[in-house]
Amino acid sequence: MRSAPTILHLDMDAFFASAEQASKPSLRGKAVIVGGLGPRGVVATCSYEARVFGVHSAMPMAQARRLAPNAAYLVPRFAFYRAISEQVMGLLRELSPLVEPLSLDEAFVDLEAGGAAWDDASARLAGAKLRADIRAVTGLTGSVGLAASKMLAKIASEQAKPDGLVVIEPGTERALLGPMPVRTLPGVGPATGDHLRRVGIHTVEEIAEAGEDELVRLLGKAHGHALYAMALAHDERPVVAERETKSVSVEDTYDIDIHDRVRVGMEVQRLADRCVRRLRSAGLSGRTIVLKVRRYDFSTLTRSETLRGPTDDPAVVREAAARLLDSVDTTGGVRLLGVGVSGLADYTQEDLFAQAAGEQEDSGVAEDADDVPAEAPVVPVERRWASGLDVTHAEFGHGWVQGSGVGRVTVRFETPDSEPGRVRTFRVDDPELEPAEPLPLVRGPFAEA
Ligand code: DCP
Ligand code: MG
Repeated sequence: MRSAPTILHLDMDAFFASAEQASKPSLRGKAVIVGGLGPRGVVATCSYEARVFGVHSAMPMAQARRLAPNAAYLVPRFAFYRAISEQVMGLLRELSPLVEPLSLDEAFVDLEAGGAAWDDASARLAGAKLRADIRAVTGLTGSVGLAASKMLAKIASEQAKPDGLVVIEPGTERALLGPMPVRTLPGVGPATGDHLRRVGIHTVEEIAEAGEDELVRLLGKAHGHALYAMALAHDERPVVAERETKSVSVEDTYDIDIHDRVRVGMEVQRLADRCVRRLRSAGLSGRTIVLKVRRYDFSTLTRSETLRGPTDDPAVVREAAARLLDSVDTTGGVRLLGVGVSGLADYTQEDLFAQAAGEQEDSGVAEDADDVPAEAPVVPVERRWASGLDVTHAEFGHGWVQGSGVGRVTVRFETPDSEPGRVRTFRVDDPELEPAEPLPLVRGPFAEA
């Protein structure tokens, strides 16, 4: 392992919600919740002001509304977040050719490979400058972790949140990791966490104390060996430069083969949800759903189904995965299950509107996408005026939809660099009101034309 903290992990703070607050001055310092607003919607993320009410990513929107009834509820604007993400990733690439994005708002950077840092002091300086540059270029804050390995750099950025920088000095890793819960280690999901807890292993230090042989006995050779190494803070995984993402998938290996067909079905649903979360956090949707099943005898099957258009709707992916499972014989037990989505596409405007209002239309995302003409999309009124979308009015200028219903739409007129603006109400078919593109968050030398 390297001897200087030159692996950097960046994670933007409350990314979608911060972008919305920067875009909408009246929401700064307020509880803001971004996600699907339909009956089956889930929270994509929320501002730190909303987190004090207990709201978090992946929570059903209905529950968030109970916890924080006065928060602002907005639909996600993926194209906008993607544009900000590209600015951030561009700054990272100025530091090093080895940039490994993990999602729209998160990446590893090998500072040493880029000559941007070689010791503790230069790493700190590079990290601090990066944070200042991100602020200047995007108007948003990101947290930075610096350490000698990927695992520790990610733990450091988590500790730095929000709006901070934490360096884990090489040599201090084991003392730091020791008291942390086993779930801190990469590769320890709920199943492995439960398994370890049942034998009395709760902390990283207890993994180290149990010893490698015991870990291998409990979790199998590959997993046990890897986990033991992580517990000793040995992580030699290199930062791998960006590859074109071809598919997004998740899988779980079970410590004990699953025989119960109902349980297999539940695991597949859970994996489908996890896969969709990962897909969404990368700002993608996909057309082909893939199910992978490894049976008790190690025979491995994959089954796939291609939809008519790309989706990121958890219900659509769940249903497809369940259909695929129907065609697989699992008597005898399964040791591994996986769900993936390939045939990836960037979010389209249609996806976005579907997220905003179409969630009651089962599988609507998948069926509709092909049929919508690119030139003149026929967008139902309630989707056009989904909360959070930008609009422009012939007389009052630029604003955003604060709410709509019963033939009316409420617009707050403000721009990223204005004072908090005033609210006005219009008829939904007001000819002077039109959907608009988001405005850049930062004006001046960095702003795009
Ligand atoms: N995201 C999502 N669904 C999830 C998790 C995340 O759509 N279940 C999206 C919204 C987030 C973005 O991905 O803004 C980045 O995810 P993070 O986990 O980094 O969360 P945040 O950046 O929102 O907050 P934090 O400050 O904790 O990083
Ligand atoms: Mg983040």
